[in-house]
Amino acid sequence: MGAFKEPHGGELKELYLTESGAEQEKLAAADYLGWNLTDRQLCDIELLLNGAFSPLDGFLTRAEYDSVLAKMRLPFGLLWPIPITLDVTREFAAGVREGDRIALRDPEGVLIATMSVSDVWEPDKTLEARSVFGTDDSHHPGVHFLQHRAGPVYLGGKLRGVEPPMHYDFKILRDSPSELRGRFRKLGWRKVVAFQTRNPMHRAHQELTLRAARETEANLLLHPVVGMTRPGDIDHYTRVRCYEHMLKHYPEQTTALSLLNLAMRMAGPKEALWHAIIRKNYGCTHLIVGRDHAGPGNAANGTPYYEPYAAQQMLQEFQQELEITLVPFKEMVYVEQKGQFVPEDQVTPDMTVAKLSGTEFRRRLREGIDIPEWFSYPEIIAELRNTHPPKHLQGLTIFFTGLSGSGKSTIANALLVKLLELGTRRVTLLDGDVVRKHLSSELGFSREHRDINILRIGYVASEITKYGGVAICAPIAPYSATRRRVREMVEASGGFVEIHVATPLEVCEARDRKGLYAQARAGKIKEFTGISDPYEEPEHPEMRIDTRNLSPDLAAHRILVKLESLGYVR
Ligand code: PPS
Repeated sequence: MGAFKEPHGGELKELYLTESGAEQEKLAAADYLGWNLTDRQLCDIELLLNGAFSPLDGFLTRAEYDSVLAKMRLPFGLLWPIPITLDVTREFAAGVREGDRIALRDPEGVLIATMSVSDVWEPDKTLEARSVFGTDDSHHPGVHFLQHRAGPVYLGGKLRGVEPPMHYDFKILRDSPSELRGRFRKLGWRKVVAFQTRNPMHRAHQELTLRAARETEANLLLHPVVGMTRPGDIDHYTRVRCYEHMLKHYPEQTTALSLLNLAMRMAGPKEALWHAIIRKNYGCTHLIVGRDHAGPGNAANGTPYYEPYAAQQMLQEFQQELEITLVPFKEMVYVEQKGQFVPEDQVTPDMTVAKLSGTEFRRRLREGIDIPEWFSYPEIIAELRNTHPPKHLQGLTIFFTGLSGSGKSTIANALLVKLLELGTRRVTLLDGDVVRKHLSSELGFSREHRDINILRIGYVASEITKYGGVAICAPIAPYSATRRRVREMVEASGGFVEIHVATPLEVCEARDRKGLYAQARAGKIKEFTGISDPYEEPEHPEMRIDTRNLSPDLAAHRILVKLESLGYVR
């Protein structure tokens, strides 16, 4: 093994201007059209500017994008698997000409970089999804983001970095590639094996990483992702405190911890290649890839999007070209006789094996059940229990959706009263009509306005949930993509239970309690849900209720029983 490995493409592309250059750029940028970077773009731009995405020198141009999608390579032939694009709205794009400079700012307006726009185009997102994710199924979180969150127009061009995006947390643990390379050099670490993770680490991970370091005779870098991971993952604050505890359990001077502000795409095999390139840029020589690396979870029909070892195979194929070595790992299991974890393919029939899957671990955490000593360290369990109390102490959003007149509000009210009677929960009802009066009085019923309305409800519900309360919401919420965004928002901080009040349209119309259906039929109310506007039925709600043969009281009772069985109410 030679001295320090070169970055991908041979040169670390740090895109920051000098101090005086940045000052001049700030002045000039006052006249540029400004774009407020989204959370995803803030992650991407940080890694573009600090060289983690070398050799990229900006957001992909159209030619680069086409080439990455078609060949997984940049136009001059270098491997690059994931398109890094600047997506914007049509309104913003309409004001930009090729050749213009634009100002890229953080949400507070701080200028992060400027970009010389060389390309403006509308991508074919289905094509992109199929190329990057191998599917255009919007159940896949990466595809969903691409189709429903990312803007419709891409801008490409070179960046000039003015200021790194600001972080107030764990500053000391955040490194650029040159900082980490400098640290390795100082410590004399010539071989470094990186461990990528988006989950808390337990003893099995420790054993796996120690073995990897031993086998490769390398030092170990714990390189967890703290940017954007899979919706529903444990928040990075909790995880980083866990990693800090874990670090103390490694032999001294062998292991380092550094945080990577990456926005993951959950693209499985292609993402594994991308992770390898990034780690190479950070000065690592090896990357551990385990089972289901960067996996997006299963499709709706229960089948996985990628084979569990597809990521390993992909990296196997390209490791020589990339000049970073794959360290493949099988799943680790605990062998009682040895009091130790071993890879599952090394288990012999005489061994007694103990296993605790991630799902089972999370269930025990949720329900406050004992977690065995062999599985993790007490400080790590305590950290997780502290931020993830059992379900009956966690916040919750109960989200009703259904047609006007389906009975949502009545059942929601009945449920509210039953929960108040129990007295163990603090409850708020965000009813459709009430929200429209207090939060959304200026909004109408176009798709855009309905979405704004639902996202406002989702935001308030997620805040209530975050602080341990129960938010009951009862809007029509006709669009599944918007409901899903609300779910993602809420699940970041607590439970989400979707209840489809599936009373058929004919019944709602026959009841017509507010006389609105008659007016809608007569054309006096436009865009009326079910009549002249769509209602997309939820495919997988936690519960479906048809009020034809069920009184509101009984419906609310059933929901309460369901909440008990899910562990949210005791
Ligand atoms: S949405 O789509 O979720 O934003 O709708 P929501 O905020 O729940 O508001 C629905 C209530 O507004 C009344 N209303 C209409 N509903 C549907 N379509 C149109 N065009 C419309 N115009 C007014 C209606 O009374 C709904 O109340 P509920 O309680 O659902 O019957």
